[in-house]
Amino acid sequence: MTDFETILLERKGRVGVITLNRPKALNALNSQVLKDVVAALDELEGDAEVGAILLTGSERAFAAGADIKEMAPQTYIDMYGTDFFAGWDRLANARKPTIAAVAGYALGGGCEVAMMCDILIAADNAKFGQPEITLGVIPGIGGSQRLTRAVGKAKAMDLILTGRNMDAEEAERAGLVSRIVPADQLLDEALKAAEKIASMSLPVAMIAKEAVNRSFETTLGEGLRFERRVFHSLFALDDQKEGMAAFVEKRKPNFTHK
Ligand code: CO8
Repeated sequence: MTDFETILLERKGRVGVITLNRPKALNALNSQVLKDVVAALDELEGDAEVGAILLTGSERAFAAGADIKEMAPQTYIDMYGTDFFAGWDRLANARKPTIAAVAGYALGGGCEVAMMCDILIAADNAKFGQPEITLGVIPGIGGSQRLTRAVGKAKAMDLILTGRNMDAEEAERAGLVSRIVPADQLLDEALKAAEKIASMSLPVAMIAKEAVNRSFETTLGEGLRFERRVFHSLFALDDQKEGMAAFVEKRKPNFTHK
């Protein structure tokens, strides 16, 4: 695995683990973090032995937002000209399943990056928020859209207009996170979930993710049609034959990811 300046990249079994690693800045997301995460995602998505990707930070902070010190002096044309932070779309568009394991602060861009992942698992000390309004801006990498879809207009407006944080309990009640675990078990639990996903047929997991994500982009009728078409297509895979044969023969499937 390649060494990076602002992240750690490891492989644990079939799981690729990206750990944001700028502890002095509470993992604030600057251009180098973006570059490193994109390169790591390219590496993990290109590795046939990786079946799921886990993104995490430290116990104190998943990420306390975009790097305010990097952004502060920028002009409109700097931001527009470089399409600032558009590169994070790479994470939202990852084809393999992704899990964000969030402890501590996930604020601003940190919350937005976590929401780009397919599953969000929170430590009991996690704090989510979109405090951009307190800095004279608004969320810029999906907060106004993904948070609203995840928690509904009432809570999204409350968070985005007041800039307040919500704790893990509130985030789970609101539907932003799928489960809460004790902070000292976060990595183990998230890894277990990632390993479980990575033990499935990779193409099937990728297609399942694509089908769920399609529901955010289309009408119910078109979404159902998409689901049915891809469901039928799965019968071209060896793994469908193996999965169903294993059930009938009362044994564990041995998926070959084909
Ligand atoms: N950017 C840069 N540095 C940061 C950031 C940040 N977002 N957050 C924390 N740091 C730094 C601090 O400056 C401090 O550094 P130093 O020791 O050199 O002063 C260090 O991290 C530790 O932070 P604190 O001393 O503040 O730690 P506390 O425990 O007192 O507070 C908080 C923790 C509450 C998380 C506090 O640091 C904080 O409020 N941080 C900023 C949170 C925030 O406003 N985030 C949103 C940023 S804007 C954004 O994310 C926009 C995303 C969209 C961009 C896309 C554009 C297209």
